[in-house]
Amino acid sequence: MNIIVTGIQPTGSGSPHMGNYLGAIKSIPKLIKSSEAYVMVADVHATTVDFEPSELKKSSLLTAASLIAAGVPDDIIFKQSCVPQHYELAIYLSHLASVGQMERMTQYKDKSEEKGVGFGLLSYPILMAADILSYNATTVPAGIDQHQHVQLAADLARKLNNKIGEDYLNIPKPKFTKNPKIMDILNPDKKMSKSSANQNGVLYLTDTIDIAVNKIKRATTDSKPYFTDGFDDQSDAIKNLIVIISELMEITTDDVCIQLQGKRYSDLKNMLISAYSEHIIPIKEQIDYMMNNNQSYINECIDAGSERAEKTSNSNVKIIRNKLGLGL
Ligand code: AQP
Repeated sequence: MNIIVTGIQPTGSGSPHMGNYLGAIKSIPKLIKSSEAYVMVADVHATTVDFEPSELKKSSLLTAASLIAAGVPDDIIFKQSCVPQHYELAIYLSHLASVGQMERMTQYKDKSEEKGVGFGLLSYPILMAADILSYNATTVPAGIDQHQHVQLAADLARKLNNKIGEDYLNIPKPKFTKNPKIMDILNPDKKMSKSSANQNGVLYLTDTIDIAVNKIKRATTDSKPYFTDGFDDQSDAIKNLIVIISELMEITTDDVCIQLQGKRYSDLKNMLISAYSEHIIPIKEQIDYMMNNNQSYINECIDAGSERAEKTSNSNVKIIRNKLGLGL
């Protein structure tokens, strides 16, 4: 049986951006057919960076609403902080990890030079491994930035199996989409990120059409007057815009290039605006509707989903606890 676990942090306002959507969320409804699946609002991970406690529940609600509006079945969504078994397994896993291994995590290396960085930045990949292994997951849909963390989860699963002397845990594998790294539309050498200093390069599912149009109009393009050539010959900035269009419209990048031959870069932007308004605005409207009129429904989904997740997680962690010689 395929067991799928994935998650998204309710950082920033809680709204996913185009990278989260195209790199992970959009693929979930298709992937989970005939699998057991758990989709987590990773609110505890969101506390590893600066956060506002009075805002966190609201941003978590917005993330859950976005998942539902994007087509994730409402009964598989849960909140990480409602399933404390993850923390218990994280402790056991942390005793199997080495300090050197944790310090080699790219995200830690990238951010650890910033002043006042918290211990959570070093330890959170272990909690992420526990998020995955407490469901005995086989498959983790994620963007490419999470590859190393899924590999850590696989390594810790092997170490735990080794310790208990049997292959109890599945070795989880990441599942990437065709385009697992969407870049910032202003700074195409940087991954699109909620924490980006300049938010004009980040397209959110909750952006109004006016805001999205404004951001798209400012997007970095090319100095050439007209669009020529195929996908492989384009600059990174143009490739990124083409990828977003092709993913939204579900056509190939070659098809996008064919449609744009001899046209201006403003036509490329107009094509993105029209794809955005056709495919993202209906999602935004659903999110707005739920957040304005039906928060109790979102809360009920999170409640029921978390109860279901806790049941599975509890039974797995109990087995692992016993196999480690702990408990009664
Ligand atoms: N730019 C991206 N392209 C493709 N996939 C992406 N993901 C994130 N950014 C991109 C994937 O989205 C899922 C949820 O990500 P997350 O919110 O849990 O954390 P993140 O990867 O740290 O995302 P951000 O936007 O960069 O958040 P901040 O700035 O708060 O750290 C994951 O599967 C991720 O790979």
